[in-house]
Amino acid sequence: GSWSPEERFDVLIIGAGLSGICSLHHIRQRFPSWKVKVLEAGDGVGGTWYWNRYPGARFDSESVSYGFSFDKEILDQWHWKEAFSPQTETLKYIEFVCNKLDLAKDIQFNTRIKSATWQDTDHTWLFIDEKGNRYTTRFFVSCLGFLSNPTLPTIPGIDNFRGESFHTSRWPKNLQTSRDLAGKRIGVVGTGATGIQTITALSKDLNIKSLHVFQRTANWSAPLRNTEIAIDEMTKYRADYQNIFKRCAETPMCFLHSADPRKSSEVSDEERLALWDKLYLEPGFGKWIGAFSDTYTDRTANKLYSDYMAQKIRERVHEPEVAESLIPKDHGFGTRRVPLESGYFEAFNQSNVYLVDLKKTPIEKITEKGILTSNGVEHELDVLIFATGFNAITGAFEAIEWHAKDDRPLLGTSDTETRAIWVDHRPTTYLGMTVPSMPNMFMILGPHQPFGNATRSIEHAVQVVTDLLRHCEEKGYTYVEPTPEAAEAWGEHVVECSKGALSNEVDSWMTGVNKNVKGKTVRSVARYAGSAIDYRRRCEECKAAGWNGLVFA
Ligand code: NA7
Repeated sequence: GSWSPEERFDVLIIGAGLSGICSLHHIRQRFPSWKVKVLEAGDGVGGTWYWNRYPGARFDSESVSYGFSFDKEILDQWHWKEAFSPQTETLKYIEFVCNKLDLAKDIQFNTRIKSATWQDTDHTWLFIDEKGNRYTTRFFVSCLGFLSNPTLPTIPGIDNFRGESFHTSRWPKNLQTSRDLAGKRIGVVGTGATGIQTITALSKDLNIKSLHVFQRTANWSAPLRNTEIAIDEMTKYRADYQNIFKRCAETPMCFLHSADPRKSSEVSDEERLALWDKLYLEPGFGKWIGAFSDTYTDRTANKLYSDYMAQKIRERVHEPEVAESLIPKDHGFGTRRVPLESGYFEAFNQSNVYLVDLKKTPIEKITEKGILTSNGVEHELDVLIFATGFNAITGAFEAIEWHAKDDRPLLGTSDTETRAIWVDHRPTTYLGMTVPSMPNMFMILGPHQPFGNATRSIEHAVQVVTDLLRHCEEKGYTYVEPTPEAAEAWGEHVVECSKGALSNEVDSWMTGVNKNVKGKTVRSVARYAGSAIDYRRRCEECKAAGWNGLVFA
């Protein structure tokens, strides 16, 4: 609407999820005279929590450990209603934060950036949105999210389906209620964290006619054990917030859980079982992260724990053949991100829920009526849901056409675009925040950053980026870029950190594999798998050494 053909900014922030709103608040606070704006594709704030409105969407980290820690008033006033907040509440929380901090006035919605061009003559970036509006900025902060670019499967016939079909992160408004879904024959493709939440929620909907689950790779999953948070309980949490955030800062993934320091091999069978039983009965990620310290590096230790978890599945699923299909055979427990569930396995005991094991009967094609599998069965459906995940980490950048320094593209595949900065989705970064040939660009939750409890990582990254901006302002620098040497050394460190982890031997979005995306068939290291404590220390050291590894002008 009212935007001039080329508005000039000091900082542009792309994306109004948790990263974007945290960046906006802190940059505005530290640089009150600067012109700062967030550009957001959606028509509301929230990012992940704005887009992912599928039934059952919630987080698996404790609500009280997930909120922003920097504003006492927000902490004092917000009441988390459940131990693990559902999407609807989390979105309300984010809107509450935006109101409290008066952020909306500096966020421009319905603005999808199409291209970004580095202009070396005056050290600015030029952005052009889908409508052709132009924006120039001295600095920009990428808050694009690491699971924000949804991917659909490349199954033949996908466009032929006559019913409704959609990706879980684009859930249609007309199918929100139980009444909308009444009598429907529903199919879900994909059994990651999203699929498991969606399937469980749909199975509990007594109105639906049937639910077919199309499972390619069985996923380990274990109980979430969510509960409501009563008012007096919330009061206790509030009084304890300092300790909660301190504890998060002391654990490798910033959750309220950390590994049991003992090794599986050091303890007796009874002691082992005692810890496992305790973890299984507790709420949250403890059963993944709190296991014995060698569980995800030692094959024997991992096998023991996997066998324990497999037994739990057998106890919960009535049909032995279905249980065996639901037990992963190709990867050990916890070597992928463990989705937490609230009755997932019991869903398969219902007479209207069917597991289609694609290892036994692969999908041949999608037809007008549903899905045809290799045994000649056409599974007829009214609604076909793709819980097929995201072009993760580097993928969010793919939606924008980049002209970096010397007109280099950011992303490209080795067969066509060898000048790309990131070839075949292999990122080069320095500290996961800056990229060679991408001057004046800073990333929040970008590649090579620790993810874990996302909000904790976001707050830290925003702190580092604002410190770096302060340094530029104080010295009058208009240009900052990491040296190729620093980026190479950082890349080596990131690879080093992930060595020895069993998760490296497994395909998942965490190891950079998504068979639905060109150039993502080979594993790569795109996330910082080391400890967040170590990561923060390295950022500190860089700053203390006068921001070594970066060149300024
Ligand atoms: P994920 O974890 O990447 O899961 C995607 C699922 O979709 C997974 O089960 C895939 O099977 C399946 N998939 C993808 N393509 C196909 C095709 N073509 N046919 C059958 N099945 C397919 O994404 P989520 O959204 O669940 O979770 C992402 C993260 O969000 C999660 O880890 C949390 O951190 C929050 P595959 O395993 O590849 O055989």
